[in-house]
Amino acid sequence: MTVFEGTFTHDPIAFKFAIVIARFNDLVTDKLVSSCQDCLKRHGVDADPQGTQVDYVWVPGSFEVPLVARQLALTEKYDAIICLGAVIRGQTPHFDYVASEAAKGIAAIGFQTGVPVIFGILTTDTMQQALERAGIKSNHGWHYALNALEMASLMRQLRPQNPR
Ligand code: INI
Repeated sequence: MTVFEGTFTHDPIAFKFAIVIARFNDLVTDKLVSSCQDCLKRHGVDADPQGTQVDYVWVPGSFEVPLVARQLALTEKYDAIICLGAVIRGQTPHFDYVASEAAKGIAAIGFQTGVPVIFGILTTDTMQQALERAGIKSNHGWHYALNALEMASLMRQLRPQNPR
């Protein structure tokens, strides 16, 4: 039997990624995308917006992220799609609708298309908590990029035309 796992040493030039970013709470999402980009670059990916390997797509809010990520997945151009957003609880139930639709939608795209879709939507009670996860303490954007690299590598290995 065989153990399959994604690596971070897979030829990074082989991959194409898309990053879908919600503008809502862009104080937070700008920081997530910067860290994501930094991680990809430091793993050998040409992550400049003018480069060849990463497309950046901005949408109004996290609610719109799944629709656009699905459209990108259907192009079959990408090895993984990273979805970034920040849903911060307010005084109304709006948070619950936006957060749950974003999570359900993003999960469904992976199942429906076979393209790994990374769930990088922060859901927090306060802006302070969101900022702590977007650079003040750690930056989850870095980890979302690592998740994308790992899944891109794993899915390449699991492709039917690539038997070991
Ligand atoms: N979008 C977010 O990304 N984060 C939020 O915290 C948020 N809140 O709280 O309202 C939010 N709302 C906008 C939503 O994503 C849509 O863009 C909007 O409803 C239009 O469809």
